[in-house]
Amino acid sequence: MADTTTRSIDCNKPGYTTLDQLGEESTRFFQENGYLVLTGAVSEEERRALIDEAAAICRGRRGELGGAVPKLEGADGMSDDEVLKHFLCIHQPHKVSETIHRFLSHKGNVEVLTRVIGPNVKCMQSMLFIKAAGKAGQAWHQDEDYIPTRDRSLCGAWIAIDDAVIENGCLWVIPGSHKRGVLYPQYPHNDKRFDCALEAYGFPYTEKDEVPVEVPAGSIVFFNGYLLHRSLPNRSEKGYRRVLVNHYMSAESLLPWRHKEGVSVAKNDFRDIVMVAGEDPYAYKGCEDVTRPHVREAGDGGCGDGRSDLETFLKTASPERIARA
Ligand SMILES: O=C(O)CCC(=O)C(=O)O
Repeated sequence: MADTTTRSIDCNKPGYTTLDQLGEESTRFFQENGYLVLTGAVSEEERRALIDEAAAICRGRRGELGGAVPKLEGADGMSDDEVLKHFLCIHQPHKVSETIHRFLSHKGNVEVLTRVIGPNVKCMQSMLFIKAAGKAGQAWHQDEDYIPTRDRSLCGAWIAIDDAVIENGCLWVIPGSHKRGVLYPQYPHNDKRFDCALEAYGFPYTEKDEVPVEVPAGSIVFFNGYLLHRSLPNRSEKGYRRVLVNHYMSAESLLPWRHKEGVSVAKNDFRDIVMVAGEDPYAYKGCEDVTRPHVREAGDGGCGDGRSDLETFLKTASPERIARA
């Protein structure tokens, strides 16, 4: 099945399961460790559909891709490889792609999410990582730092389109780091291994505590929104580490994700959501269609001014700056 990897991946370890084996033990593993791997969740046909769709999206054939990254000119005259190698990640592809939209409620996603979140589940974000050879990883972070829920229910579902292994930049997690329910501070790192998103620091774990989550293509990795995780660069000579990762939460929680003029934090409820299981207790509010697909900055050309190593940041930044990061 692999397009980019030939070595075998050990799926015979705790936290790896299949749809057939999914049970109480899987839920317990997720609760204790903050992640769970469902192998064999996506068929070869579905995976091929995702590969084709990723190319169409990157070519701009599903609609314009916004964001600060300049538009890729001349894509029509290029091969898929030439187009794809420009991209690290596209946010909100489900807004323009029916194929991606369908994957939000893929059986594998729904079966696990209704166990680890609850019967009523909504999705607010999709991200299509291409992560071509040479592209950066993402530094330590917790997803609830970006998408706050009121009941700590945020969960990522990371569908591996290619085998994801250490060499091409798989996920790394710190098992159990979600349990304290603490959001750690972040700072603007200048580590070239990672893209320009902030990096978490000040947590009571070291690199000895992290584990790579290597998975075969077609697996889905579920991870809690408070779990510390990162990924390293794609160090392969060619190919990609393509992933469709969607974020979900309980439909009971309001979603104070984006500030809305004139709405207090307590009432704020972002309604650009897709229900994937159960009932929406806030259906009476209706839904919005406000987010657009956009290309994430890959940090290829550096991340701009004001970046430093952690020690320098802590010595030089004002207390307000430190509190804000
Ligand atoms: O896929 C990756 O490299 C990082 C994904 C991630 O950090 C996330 O979805 O929160």
